[in-house]
Amino acid sequence: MSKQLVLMDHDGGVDDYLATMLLLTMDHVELLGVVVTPADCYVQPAVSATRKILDLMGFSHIPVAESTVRGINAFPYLYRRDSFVVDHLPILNQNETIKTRLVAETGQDFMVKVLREATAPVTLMVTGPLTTVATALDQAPDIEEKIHKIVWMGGALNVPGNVEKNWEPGQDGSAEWNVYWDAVSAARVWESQIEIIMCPLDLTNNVPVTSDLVQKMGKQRHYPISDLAGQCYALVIPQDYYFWDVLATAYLGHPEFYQLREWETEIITTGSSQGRTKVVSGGRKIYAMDQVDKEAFYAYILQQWAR
Ligand SMILES: [Ca+2]
Repeated sequence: MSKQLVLMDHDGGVDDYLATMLLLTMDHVELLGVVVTPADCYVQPAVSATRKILDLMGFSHIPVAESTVRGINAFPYLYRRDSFVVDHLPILNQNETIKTRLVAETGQDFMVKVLREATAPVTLMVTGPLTTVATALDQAPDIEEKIHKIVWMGGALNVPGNVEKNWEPGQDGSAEWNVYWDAVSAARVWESQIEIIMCPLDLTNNVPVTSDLVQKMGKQRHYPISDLAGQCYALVIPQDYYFWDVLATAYLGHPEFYQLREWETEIITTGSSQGRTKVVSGGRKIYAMDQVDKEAFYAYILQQWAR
C-alpha cells in the first residue's frame, strides 16, 4: 500500500511540536517536509526546535523550511516565547550539531516545490495560520490540484473565540487566533476548491490536557519521546491548555475516532469580528470535526509517544 503524502505547516507553539511528534509516529504517512510559519513563535528557535525533534526521532532526512510570510495581528509575546524554552530543553540538545536540513528557499517557495514535484496529491496538515498556504496558492495557482485536502486546526463556529477582548481591544471575542493572525489569508484559502477539514474550538474545548494524562506521560519513563511530550505539557499546565494541534493531527492517524459535520461558513476579515469563522447559509462548505472518542484519542497519543 502506498503511503499517504503529507506536508506539515506549523507555527512553532508548544502544541505544534507535539503535533509534529505525533505525525512522525504514523507509519502510513510519508512526511515530505515541515514548514514553520512565524506566527505563535519566534521563528529562529521554532525552526531550530523542529529540526532537533526530527533528529531525536530519527527523521533527519526530512527537510525543514522557514516561511517568511507576515500576519496582521501578532500573537501574544507570552505564547511566542515558549519556542525559546522548547529549543533549550536538555533532551533536544544532546548533540553538537543538527543533522536535519534547513532548506535555502522560503517556506512558501518550498511548499510550491514539494507540491509540484509530488507524485500524488498531498494532504496539508496545518496547525497554524493559513498564510503560507495562501501565499503559495497566489504564487502558483497550479498547486491547488496537487492538494488532496487541508486538515487544519483553526476557527470557532458556534462557541466564542480565543482572542480575548482584554488582550485585543476593540475585538468582540469571536475570533480564533489562527484565523485572527491573518484572516485575509484564511479567506483566500476559503476561495479555493480544496477540501477543508477543520478542528475548531467547538471540539478542542472538550479535550483538555489534564494533569493525570501528563503524569502518565512521565510514567512511560523509558521513552524519550513520552518524556519530551510530558516536559512540553508541564510548561503549559498552569494555564488552560487543550489538545488543539494534536487533536487535529491525530485525525490523520485515526479518522474513525471522529465524526465530521458539514457547515457553510465565511471568514470575517475586517472590523471587530475579524478572524471569525462565521456559520452562514450559502457560505463556503467545509467539514468540521464535530465529535471525537476522547478516551480512544488519549490512549492513542500515549501509545504513540511511548517510544
Ligand atoms: Ca499552532
